[in-house]
Amino acid sequence: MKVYIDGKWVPEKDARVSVFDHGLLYGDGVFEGIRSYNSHVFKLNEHIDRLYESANSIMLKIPLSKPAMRRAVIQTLKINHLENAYIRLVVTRGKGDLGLDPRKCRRATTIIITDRIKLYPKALYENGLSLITVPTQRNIPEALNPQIKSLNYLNNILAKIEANLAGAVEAIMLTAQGYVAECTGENIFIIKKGELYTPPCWLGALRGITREAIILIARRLRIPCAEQVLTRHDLFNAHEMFLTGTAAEVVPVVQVDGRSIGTGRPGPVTGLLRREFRRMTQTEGVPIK
Ligand code: PXG
Repeated sequence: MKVYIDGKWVPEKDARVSVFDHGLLYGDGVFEGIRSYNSHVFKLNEHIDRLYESANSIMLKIPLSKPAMRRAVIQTLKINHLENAYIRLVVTRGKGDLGLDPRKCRRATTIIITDRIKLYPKALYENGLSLITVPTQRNIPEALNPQIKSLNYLNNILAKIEANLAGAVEAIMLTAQGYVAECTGENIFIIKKGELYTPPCWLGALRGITREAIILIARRLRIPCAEQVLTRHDLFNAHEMFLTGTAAEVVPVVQVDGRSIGTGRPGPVTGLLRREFRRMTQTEGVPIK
């Protein structure tokens, strides 16, 4: 598999960055995870827009224009003959010195890695997930806003470790005030009396592109949907629950902190939204021509 680095496609074994890159030294950079389905890149423009917004927020200048970035993603998929792929776009502050000062980094490093998609086990979708809430709180937006998809993912990794130790596949992260924020790599939705609720992003969650797609699908299906501050109490009393993310798509949740959600089985509204989302992935997207 060839990897794009700063304008060149190189074999995986030659795909290297400097030990002085501030992406490595400080997690100073931004990234995106994107998927292609049947030679169509799903929500490519939305992912690129979010990448540039994350970069802008940390005053990182991406050396490529958006159209050039889109072309680079598509070219990488073509070179690697990938139809159904996972695409990782990474832009770091670039090579600097050992100090923090980003002004020492003259040029950002741009990386595009592609791989065959590794699907989640079918059983997770059929049986639903059992999750736990974890002690590590989601970063407070006033310190490092979770709306920035930065290379600094330790907050999420700490939560993932806590889930792993407890034998859960994912962690529900709460805000410093104890409200539901999101999972380590997915957004969270609940269904109550046929209505859909998800936490507002300002509370401390990434504006997930799958989240936005689900909100759009709900609107089209005339399922009422609102952003709402949620507590663990709301989770325990939900009729259905599911997570959304590029890798997982839409995955049902049946248990939180040892308590069954709704019937304890994946719910019908979740099933409907999951089918509609999968239809969207098969019918939309930027073609890899
Ligand atoms: N919240 C967080 C914190 C995320 O990192 C999502 C929500 C879902 O967003 P999208 O746009 O994908 O609907 C993410 C993104 C992986 C992986 O390989 C997934 C993400 C990040 C890093 C790795 O599973 N999810």
